[in-house]
Amino acid sequence: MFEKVLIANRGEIALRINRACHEMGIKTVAVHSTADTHAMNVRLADETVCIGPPPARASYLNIPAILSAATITGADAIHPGLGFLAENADFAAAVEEHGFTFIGPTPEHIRLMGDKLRAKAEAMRLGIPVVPGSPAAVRDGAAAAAAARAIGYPVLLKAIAGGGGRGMKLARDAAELARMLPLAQAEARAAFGDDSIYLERFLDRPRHIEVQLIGDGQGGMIHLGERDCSLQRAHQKLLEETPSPGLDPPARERLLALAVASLRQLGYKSAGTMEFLYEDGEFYFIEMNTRLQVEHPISEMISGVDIVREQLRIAAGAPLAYRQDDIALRGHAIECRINAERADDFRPSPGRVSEYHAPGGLGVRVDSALYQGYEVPPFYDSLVAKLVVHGASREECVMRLRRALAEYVIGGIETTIPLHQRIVDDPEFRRGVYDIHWLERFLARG
Ligand code: MV4
Repeated sequence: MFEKVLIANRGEIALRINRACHEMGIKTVAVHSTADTHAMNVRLADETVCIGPPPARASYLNIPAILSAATITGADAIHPGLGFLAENADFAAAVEEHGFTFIGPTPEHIRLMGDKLRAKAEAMRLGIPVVPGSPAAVRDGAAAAAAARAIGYPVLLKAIAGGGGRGMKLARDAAELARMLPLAQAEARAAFGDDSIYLERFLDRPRHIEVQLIGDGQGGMIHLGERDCSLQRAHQKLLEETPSPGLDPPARERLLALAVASLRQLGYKSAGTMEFLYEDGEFYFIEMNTRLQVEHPISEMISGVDIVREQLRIAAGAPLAYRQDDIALRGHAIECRINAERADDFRPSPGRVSEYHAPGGLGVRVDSALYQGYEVPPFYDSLVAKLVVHGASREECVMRLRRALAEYVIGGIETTIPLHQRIVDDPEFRRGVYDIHWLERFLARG
C-alpha cells in the first residue's frame, strides 16, 4: 500500500479522500491555493504545499506545480478527486511518467470516454443501447441536415469533447438546425477547444439514471446499484437518490447486469459511472464518467463499500475486495447538495460562516469541510456540504432527511437548505414521480 498520497483537490472531496487515506494508515499531502490556506482539508492533512494563487488555472489546474509538490514531499501517488484534473488524460499520463501512481483509470480509458462519440461507439460495440444519432461529427449544414433527416426531429446538438450538458442545443426542424449548428460549434470551440458536434434524437422526458461501477483491471468488476440524478437545474444536480423510484426490479436488474458485463469486457480499472437516459421502459447510454462523483456517498450508504478505499487499493495493485455476491444493496439513500447560493437566483453566496451546527444521528452523514468561522472563498464551485441520509425504506429515508435538514444550521451565508426542505415536502417528490424537467417546473411554480 502507498505510504503517502497527494490529494490534488480542495473542499469536501479533498477531505473525503484525506479520511479514506488516514483510515488506511496512509499519510496525506494537501495542495492548496492561497485562498484555501485555512481550509479544513488542509488542516487535517499531514503535509501541505501551497501551489499558487486563487484562480484554478494557476493552482488546482497547474500540473507542473502539483507534480513538483509530489516530488518535494515524496508522495507515492496522486488522487485527483473530481472536477479540475480528474478527467484529464494528459495529467494522468504525466503523473505516471513522473514516477507516481495515478489513482484512477488508465489515460487510455479516460481519453476514450472523454470523446463522447467514441464512447458511444464503444458502448454499441459492447451491446449497450444508445440514443440514435449521427455516427460522426457533422461539419457543415448539409451533413447536419442529412443526419437529422435520418434520425428524425427534434434533435440535440452535442459537443464531442463536451459532456455534462454544456453547450447542448435543441433543433425542432431543419431551419432551427441550420441556425443552431454554427452557435453550437462556436460554443464548443470556446468551452472545449474543439468545435466537433454530433446529433442525437431528443428524448422528451427521460429520467437520468447512472450506474456506479468499480473494476480492478484484473477481471474484477462490481456495481453498487444505480442512482437517480434527474433532479437538477442548469445541468447542476441538486438531489440524488438510490435506488431510483422510477425503476421496477426487472428493469433495474437488466440495467445493472448490462453495465457490469460491458465494463468488465473493457477491462476498466478504478471507479466509474455509466450514465443513461431512461424513458418508456428503455435505457439509452449517453456518456461515462471516469472519476469519483460528487454523489458517490449514496451508493456507499446502501452497499457499505468505501469507494475511495477501493480506488486506493486498486491503484496500489490489489484486486477488488468484493465479488458481486458479497454486496447486498440495503435500504434507500438520498443526498442533498448544499450550495452556498442565494435562494432567489442561485447566485453564489460566499462569505464567513458565522454559525455552524451539522445534523447527526442514525443514518445521517455529512460530507463537508465547513466549520464555524470558515470563510467560503468566491473562486470555486459553490458546493459546501453534502447531507446524505440512509433509511430502511424510501419513506423512512425521506422522513429522516426532513428532520436532518431541520437540524442543520449554517449561518452567515445563504444556502440551498430551504429549497431542499420545499422539495422533500412536495407530494410529487414524495411519490417519486419526476423526470429531468421536474425541478425547473417546480422552481417556476414558486
Ligand atoms: C439528452 C437529453 C435528451 N435527449 N440527450 C444533459 C446532460 C448530459 N449528460 C446529457 N443531457 C441530456 N442529454 C438526448 N438524446 C436530455 C439531456 C438533459 C439532461 C440529462 C440528464 C439530467 C438533466 C438533463 C437536463 C436537461 C437535458
